[in-house]
Amino acid sequence: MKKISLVGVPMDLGQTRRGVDMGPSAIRYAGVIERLEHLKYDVEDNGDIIIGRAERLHNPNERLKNLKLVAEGNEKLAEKVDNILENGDFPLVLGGDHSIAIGTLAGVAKHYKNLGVIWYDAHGDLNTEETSPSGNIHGTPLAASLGFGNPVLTNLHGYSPKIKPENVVVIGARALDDGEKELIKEQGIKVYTMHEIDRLGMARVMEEAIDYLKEKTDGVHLSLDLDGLDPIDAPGVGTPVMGGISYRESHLAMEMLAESELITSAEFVEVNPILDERNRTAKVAVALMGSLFGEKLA
Ligand code: Z70
Ligand code: MN
Ligand code: MN
Ligand code: MN
Repeated sequence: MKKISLVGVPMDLGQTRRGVDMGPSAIRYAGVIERLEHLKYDVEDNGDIIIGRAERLHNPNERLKNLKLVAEGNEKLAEKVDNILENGDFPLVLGGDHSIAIGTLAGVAKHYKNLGVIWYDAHGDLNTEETSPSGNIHGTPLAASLGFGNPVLTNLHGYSPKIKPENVVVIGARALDDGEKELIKEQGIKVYTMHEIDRLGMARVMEEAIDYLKEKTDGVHLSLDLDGLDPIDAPGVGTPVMGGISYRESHLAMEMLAESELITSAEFVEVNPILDERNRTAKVAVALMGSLFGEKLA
């Protein structure tokens, strides 16, 4: 069995609500290492990537907030993830806001010709510097990884693009901006919104997503934003959106991914313990990691 190599990324500069930098700490406190060791995995904790601090948060002359510090943190993360894969281990990244997916994917995609990505999120994170309504980089990482956006982000770790549009599946979307909808159409990105999840059921959605990626990819990265879940089940997130994926549907999704044996790297992001109810969202994240790594109910 592969070693799971854990990296924390205390990043909160990709959005404007403080506290998500404590996500890695909250997830460790919720028992991630014990949970995975109980499943007989060898788990290494690499500690946290060091994220710079802005003297003054956000220069109003910049369109993308905290661009330099976000890019610097992501470059360090990319290097770390790259090394974990070079060692033959499974990278498990704990966020941190979703801007860290730029670094994770930069490190991962170097190792695969056709990396698949499952983007489990209420949002598309498909904005560019031009289309972003907020200037928050956590709304841009999927676009950046596809090669769209500010070159400082798209060229991270020295190459672009990291992934191809036909190898991406978005699951759980229910808050897409106009510019994101356009990019989805233009690039033919596969998206299962809440409409399809309601209509087809999570089992069918996951069967289709797995079939879609199985033949054409040589590895699949899971990028799971806890706000993909309904805020009733995962309240500790910066941008809660009503009408989300349930805790049970999410377990089913993770169990089906475990059965598929497709996933080769993963990240769990946007856990904000300051906004949470007694660390519930971090506990949900750890429970979902259990299912993703093969935990059985009986
Ligand atoms: C919006 C933006 C976003 C996460 C919010 C929101 C993006 N589309 N991503 N929360 N994780 O500002 O670009
Ligand atoms: Mn390297
Ligand atoms: Mn996101
Ligand atoms: Mn989101």
